[in-house]
Amino acid sequence: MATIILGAQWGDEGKGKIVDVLTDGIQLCCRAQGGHNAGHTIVKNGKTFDVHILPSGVLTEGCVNLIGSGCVFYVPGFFKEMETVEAHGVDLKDRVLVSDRCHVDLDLHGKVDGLEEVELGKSNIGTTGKGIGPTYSTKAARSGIRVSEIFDKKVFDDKLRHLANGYKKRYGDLLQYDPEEEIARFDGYRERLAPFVVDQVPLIESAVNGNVKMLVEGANALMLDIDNGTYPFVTSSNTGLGGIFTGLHLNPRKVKETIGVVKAYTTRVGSGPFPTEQLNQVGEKLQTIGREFGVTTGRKRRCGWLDLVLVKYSNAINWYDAINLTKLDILDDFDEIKVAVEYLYKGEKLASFPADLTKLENLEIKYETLPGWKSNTVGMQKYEDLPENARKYIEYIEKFVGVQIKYIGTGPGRENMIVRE
Ligand code: 2SA
Ligand code: GDP
Ligand code: MG
Repeated sequence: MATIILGAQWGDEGKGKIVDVLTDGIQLCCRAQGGHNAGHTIVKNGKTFDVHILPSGVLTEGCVNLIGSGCVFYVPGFFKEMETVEAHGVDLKDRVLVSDRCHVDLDLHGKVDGLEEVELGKSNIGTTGKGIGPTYSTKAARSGIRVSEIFDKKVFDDKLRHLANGYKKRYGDLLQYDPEEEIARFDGYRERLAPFVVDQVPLIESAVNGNVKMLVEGANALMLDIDNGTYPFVTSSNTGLGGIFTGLHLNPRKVKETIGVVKAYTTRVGSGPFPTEQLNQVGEKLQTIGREFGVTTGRKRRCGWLDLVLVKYSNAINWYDAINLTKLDILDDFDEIKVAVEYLYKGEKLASFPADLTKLENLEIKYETLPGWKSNTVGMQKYEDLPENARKYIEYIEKFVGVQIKYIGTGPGRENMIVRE
């Protein structure tokens, strides 16, 4: 049986933490999409770990971790992350696997990512610069290189030169890239990489048939989904429920639970619409108390009130069985807390989160104001111990979205969590 964890907003909701909490007893932890653009923070025994391409189950003893076929895979980043985690005394031997169907994110793709952003100028996406968009683009254009092809030197070298030639025609000297240098680097990776590479299909098939306990970690989040997010200000994979099935080919009848991770307010890193953004003291306060900085790039995250129109939309796509509300403790010091409950465009109420950017940029937002609780909830583990207004806040969200809030985060540590049965 599999539990699926998905980000419900624009990412950084705290997926890494819940994955870590729930991996006790889990035999296989998988990533299905995205690449090393993701940044998942896990605080364990007072130590902070940031993982980017490695699944967050790496810190759980005995748990095998799979980077699934739908991911894009940057080899040097993978080695570096493995080294960092191992340097903390974590034994990763035989515990990390990479699907041979993943597409290879090359340094070439990273360069192109940067050039595309420059070309977009003021309307850039605000990508992480990790080559994610270009790698998924070459995949869709059928000129990409898969992990299995790394091991056929001639195929790999020819394809890489072909790709580089294409981009050279497009960008000329701006590209500043020598394919032979990257080819030489891969000559050095081949042998070291080989033991990690697997054919994922029989692996997942036997895991599903053998009732292996699986946990699937979504990267990025629904509003960054290439089809359902705020296009074009999105990442280049399907970050919603659909991406889990293309990236991992799970049996949908063997999904135990899909958990949506919702931050108690909203953040976004990168450009694009953000209806409840607070470009004022409220936003600054959330950013400071919440320590809202990108885990991969260190960028300041934009902050605003919780948007329930968005969370409801997210649930309509991902069908959450339960919600993990995170960072409740960050709201401890607010006199009042607002939540967006309705969008109006040209005076008319919208039925749902709209596709159209023009609408999104010209919305009138109706907020509900709830009283704050002005007391410390950090580290609380029992629902009854929460101040009454915090419980009212949680129950308001639950009722609005129509999904049970089963887990409540009250701090970054794995023990700072309320679990409601
Ligand atoms: P990309 O690099 O092509 O995937 O960027 C496209 C958009 O997707 C956003 N994006 C993210 N948003 C939140 N968190 C992400 N991971 C890091 C983190 C981000 C960081 O955990 O903090 O460190 O800046 C992530 N990855 C991609 C990105 O901002 C673009 O809007
Ligand atoms: P992810 O990308 O969804 O895994 O989230 P990130 O790791 O990028 O960002 C979430 C941040 O919030 C991390 O620094 C976590 O340590 C922290 N965090 C997670 N849950 C909580 C919580 O309930 N309270 C507090 N204060 N911090 C939390
Ligand atoms: Mg993150």
